Amino acid sequence: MSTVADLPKIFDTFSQQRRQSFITAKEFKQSGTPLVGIFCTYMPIELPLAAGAAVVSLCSVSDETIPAAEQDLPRNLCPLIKASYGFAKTDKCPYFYFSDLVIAETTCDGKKKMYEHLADFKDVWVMELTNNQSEDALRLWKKEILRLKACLEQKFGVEITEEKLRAAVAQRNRERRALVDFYELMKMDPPPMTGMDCYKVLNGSSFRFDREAARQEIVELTQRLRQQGGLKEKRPRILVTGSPLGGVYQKVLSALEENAYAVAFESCSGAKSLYEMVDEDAGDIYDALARRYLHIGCSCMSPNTYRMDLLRRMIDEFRIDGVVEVVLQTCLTYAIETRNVRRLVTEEKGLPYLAIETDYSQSGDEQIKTRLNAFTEML
Ligand code: BJ8
Repeated sequence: MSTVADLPKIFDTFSQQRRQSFITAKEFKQSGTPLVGIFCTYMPIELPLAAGAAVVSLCSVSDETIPAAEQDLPRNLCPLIKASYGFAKTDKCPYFYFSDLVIAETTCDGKKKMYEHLADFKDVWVMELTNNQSEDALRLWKKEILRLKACLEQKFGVEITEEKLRAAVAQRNRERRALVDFYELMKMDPPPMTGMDCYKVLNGSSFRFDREAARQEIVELTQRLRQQGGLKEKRPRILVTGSPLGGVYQKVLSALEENAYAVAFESCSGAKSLYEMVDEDAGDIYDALARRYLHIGCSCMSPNTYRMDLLRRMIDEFRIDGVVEVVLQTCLTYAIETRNVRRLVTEEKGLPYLAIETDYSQSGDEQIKTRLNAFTEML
């Protein structure tokens, strides 16, 4: 049994999970298990799981291959899109390399146009996602889910039975519940870990192929942290929202947590992808999947009321003192939506708000650090 002293090691193991699982991906391939690469929280991963595939996120988090990507894509494009394309093009990401199929969705313009280029050298399946969450949109999304089912069955020569799908839904719900329990530890004041450590676990857990073992580790870690109790020092409590943080979390959170704790993450990898379960008792499991996966508050939706509702709820439940919005450079939908978030935070909740724009490079880090320090010092 590990001790409390091991906790930093455990957090680091999660942060290195993405790299560590490169080997596992290769072994999976050698054993004949198909690998499906995905890009987005809207992707109903229960379907490839029910097809017997392993699923991995392809969103890249380093600027290493951006120059290669810029040979094919405009320079003034979001770093997440350029980095992901760059790693695919240069074969430097084992997950891309081993993926038998890449599943993408029509979310933001940059991503959906990049998928056209990606399809030149990878097998890409694009799901048509509308930019609203109406009942018509739901019908279309359910159709898209059924179209994906047929695609997976044909590609991998398997039948996705209702029984297999319901088992995958139940497993994925268990995983989400374990992550929500873990993540809600941050409601403690002071929290039992820093936001940096919390994020490492949330993000790293998505790169484990042995899903049940990963879930059990999260449950055990949650129990230990609950027993350990809160950190010693009380600090202002920050909610982080905006574009996905994977490529910038280290620089943002290390600056933010000099004087505060990042106790809540509304973005993808955080609450946006976790809080809602698929209704396991639904008579029509495809309908339940469609509802759950359309009900995600991304800025590609217009209007994006689910995001605003989730922000309200989290600000109250996590007893937030200030909100920091992180926007990846040229991410237009999140940048435009900062106005709505600022209003909600400052006018409706009466709290301080800061928006920062950044990319995957190291340049400009000092300026971001100064702004975040100034923001947290005044709380
Ligand atoms: S559900 S946030 S994972 S689309 S790629 S929108 S940063 S300009 S990633 Fe996303 Fe799905 Fe939404 Fe989440 Fe902006 Fe870049 Fe587009 Fe991005």
